[in-house]
Amino acid sequence: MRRSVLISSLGAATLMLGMGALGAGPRRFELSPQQKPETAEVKIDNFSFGPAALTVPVGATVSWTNRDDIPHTVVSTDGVFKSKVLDTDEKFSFTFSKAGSYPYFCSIHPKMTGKVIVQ
Ligand SMILES: [Cu+2]
Repeated sequence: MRRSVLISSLGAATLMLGMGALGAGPRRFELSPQQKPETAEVKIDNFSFGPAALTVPVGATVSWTNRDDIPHTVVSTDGVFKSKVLDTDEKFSFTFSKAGSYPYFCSIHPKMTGKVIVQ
């Protein structure tokens, strides 16, 4: 009689512990992938954009840096963006929020062309 009471109370305790462990277990959080801002660099050097064609995801920021010892500009063919005249080591950035193809050129040297593809 005594023994069976002991066993059953132990059983109940074990059951409660088990339930407690389930309820108080570490919570599982659904980790969403970190939306880190995408960036890309285009170097302007020796009268050319490098890389001349660049593919980035929607929302990416592209920075152009003039590494040439001559001023250049970065001007979208479709008027989407336009930098001021960039002297040596000056930088221009633009964030692409829409997918598409963005050809651009240097307004001082129109033979300098490049393209950003946003997808
Ligand atoms: Cu130029």
